[in-house]
Amino acid sequence: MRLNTRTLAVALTCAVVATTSAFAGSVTGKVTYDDKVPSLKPLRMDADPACASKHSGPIQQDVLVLGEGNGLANVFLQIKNPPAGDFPAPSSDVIINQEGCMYVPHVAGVRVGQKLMFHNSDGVLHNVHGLPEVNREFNIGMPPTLKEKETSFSKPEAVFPVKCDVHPWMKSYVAVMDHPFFAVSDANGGFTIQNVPDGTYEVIAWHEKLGTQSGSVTVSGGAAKLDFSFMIPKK
Ligand SMILES: [Cu+2]
Repeated sequence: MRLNTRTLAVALTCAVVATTSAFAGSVTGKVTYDDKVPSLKPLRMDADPACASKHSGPIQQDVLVLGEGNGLANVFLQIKNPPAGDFPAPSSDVIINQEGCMYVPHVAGVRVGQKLMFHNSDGVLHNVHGLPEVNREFNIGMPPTLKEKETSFSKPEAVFPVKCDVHPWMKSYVAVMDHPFFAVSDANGGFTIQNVPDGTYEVIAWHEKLGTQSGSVTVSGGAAKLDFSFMIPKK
């Protein structure tokens, strides 16, 4: 095909627009909990006085963390039908700290091959016992003097639990992703999945006690809104 100057200019303009808009979008919204709020007993850390001594008041359980406007924290959200492409894992590490005998953050996503670092800022004996089913189970002893230890995963895997066998209340959740289109809801239930190319997507939202939901959203160059509302699952 022969291109004259004008059609070439139009073609170039379109190419530039396509390039700049292709990754300009995002999926953003809020996850709420819209059911009766159960009264959860504060955690008792009496089993290890060293843990109890790190807290001055009642210690809230981290199984149902609510923020402003019933915002639901610690929901793992991911695009189920991600766009095709090569998405190399970032060189930065994902960090989960053992802090006051709790895991912080409580839920995290890590890419295949990316380093997952466990920090121990407690000066207390912990172990980090991961229970994946696709990847290899791991059990990392973390004596008080060991400040950090790393692991990584070779295959993508849905959210799996990580626990401490010394302190039965300690639990966190990790997902291993082969693409970057995921997020964890923040303290007020907000989330943003960044750099999403234009398209229509199914988004899956997972909560450890409240189950899984999905929603559909169309991204067209900007921030596409998608909210989720969780309730106690009916038996
Ligand atoms: Cu522990």
